Amino acid sequence: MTVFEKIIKEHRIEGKMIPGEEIGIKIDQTLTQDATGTMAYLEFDAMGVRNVRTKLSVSYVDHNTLQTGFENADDHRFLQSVAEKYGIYFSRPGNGICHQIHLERFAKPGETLLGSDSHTPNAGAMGMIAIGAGGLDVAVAMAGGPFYLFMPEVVLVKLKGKLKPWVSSKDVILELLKRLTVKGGVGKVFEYGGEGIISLTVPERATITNMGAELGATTSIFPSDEKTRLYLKAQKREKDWILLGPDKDASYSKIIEIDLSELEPLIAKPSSPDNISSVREIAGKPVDQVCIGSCNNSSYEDLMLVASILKGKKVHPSVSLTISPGSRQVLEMIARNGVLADLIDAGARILENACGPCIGMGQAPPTGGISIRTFNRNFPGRSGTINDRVYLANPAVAAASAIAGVITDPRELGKPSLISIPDEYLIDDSMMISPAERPVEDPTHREEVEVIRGPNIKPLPHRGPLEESLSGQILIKLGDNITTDDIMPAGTKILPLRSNIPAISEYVFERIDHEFIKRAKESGGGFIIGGVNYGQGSSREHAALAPMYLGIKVFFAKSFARIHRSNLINFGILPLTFSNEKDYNLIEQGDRINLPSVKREFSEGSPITVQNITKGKTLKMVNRFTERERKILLAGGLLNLYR
Ligand code: MIC
Ligand code: SF4
Repeated sequence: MTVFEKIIKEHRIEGKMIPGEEIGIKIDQTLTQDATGTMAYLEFDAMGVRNVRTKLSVSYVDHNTLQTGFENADDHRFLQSVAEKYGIYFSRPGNGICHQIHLERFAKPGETLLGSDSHTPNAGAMGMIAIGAGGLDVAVAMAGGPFYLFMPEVVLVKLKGKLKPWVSSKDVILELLKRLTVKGGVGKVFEYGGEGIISLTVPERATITNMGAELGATTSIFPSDEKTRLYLKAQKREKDWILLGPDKDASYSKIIEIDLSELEPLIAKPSSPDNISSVREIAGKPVDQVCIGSCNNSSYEDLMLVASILKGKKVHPSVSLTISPGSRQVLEMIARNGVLADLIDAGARILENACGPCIGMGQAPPTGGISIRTFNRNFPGRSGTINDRVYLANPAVAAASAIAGVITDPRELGKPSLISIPDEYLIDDSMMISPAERPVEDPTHREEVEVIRGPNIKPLPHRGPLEESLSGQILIKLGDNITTDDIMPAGTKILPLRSNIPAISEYVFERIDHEFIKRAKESGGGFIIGGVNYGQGSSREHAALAPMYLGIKVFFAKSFARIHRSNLINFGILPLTFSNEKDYNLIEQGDRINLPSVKREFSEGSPITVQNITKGKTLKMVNRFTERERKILLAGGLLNLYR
């Protein structure tokens, strides 16, 4: 068996371990962050469970920390009170980015983690199955229920050799994105192996598994080996270590070989993580902004490397350089060893150790300006600037470009300084409020804890059972690879509304089509058409909930991204795929359509009839759902079923 299969076998509750079959697995750990967490806990609260039933659940605050109004602060207080009530760890704002902290303090080889954030596979670097999901799936896992997924194929990424100086693990995942594209990982798990893995540290591995999300993969995983033990030891958690590798005769659906020694610094050009070229090819382009940070590249080792490049130099006068450390551990360590002073001396703008610019919370680049970021996503407009030109690269490329003022291949800098891996990280968990520290282990105390809801925290909308028939207008027709950032943008204006569906729904498709909301409201709902991989990217349930609030009950697409499809189903919205991709051309925006027997056909499992009244054509949509999904959809969503 592969590492992935070994962990699945230990956690399987339902279903067969055959690729494509639905399986239910036991979840050991969950994580939420504030931007998806408020919904997840409102959902958990609605389930009427008295406390979490996982081994460990953590609520992080890292996305909405700007606090331009009362909304974010109210959310934080709500999350803290929920954590206290239900026995959840609470990572206070200021502690850092969920994935970085989870790796440092909680990730455990052999266990399962479900997180309401698409980059949860970051923890796959630790030899655990770590999967991103919608908040409702995480809420169910917190309540002790299984997590359902389609058993993925396991692909082996066989690494050999060693990275050359200035080439980093970021280039490994960029190379895979170049080869496979943003939909190349759909239905797959990427398991890393081969003799090359031993040269990669756990934080380096995490950069790879984290950005596996951009391949559309279910998750990515490394074995747990000596490097894992050393990392856990340095985090004073050696007791969490187990040796976990694949069997000698493990079989994989496919093997992809990467010779680390042949890689060079790569860069993802605007505006998709798979639009890759070598840094060398585009070197010399003027740079306006450089942002170092995000859960992808903000570890202690990353910032030490950046500092070694910046030390004694000055940031180019036309560049604004920002640095957001991944966690309080990272920030405090570089503060204590003096490296923070080198960064400040070079002219870096030190930002809070949070998601910050990665989710458009400040640092929107100037008009037409080039921004080089060490992040994982450069979807159009995500930075906060329309028509932005965001490039993704490794921290050395970012730092070298910040000094030169142009895109720079760090190999021009000569020999890199040696960055030593700490034998011991600085451990201080005082910003992580543990359930055990409070008297809440006493259930009577817990019952007394009042969940504090600010005025921006609105009740969850939900829809009634599936109607017999549906009709309406096609409100918008979109192309391939539409992201959840396109559907429900984030950023300083919209992110504070994550706990208020009526308010946030005013911004659906804001960046793509200003008139969408008007049309949706005038026609009291309707239908949406997407191309391939509709809903890729973030796990935000708002991309399902807000359109539902506007009256959209069915989505048509050539295919749906995994997390978004589950989110739609969880809220009783039908994700229907075309039986023939060419049928996509038979419906246009503005057409009036009719689904005359949707409920009957859906219940029977027969193809769903769609009549295009405007064009006088009829087509049949695929009706492929598991029995479990069918029940949820007929009930109008998972919460209705629970109730
Ligand atoms: C992202 O990177 O897009 C986010 C913001 O972390 C999202 C979660 C969210 O939308 O709140 C994700 O990756 O799931
Ligand atoms: Fe935060 Fe960016 Fe990581 Fe998402 S990708 S969790 S926004 S740092």
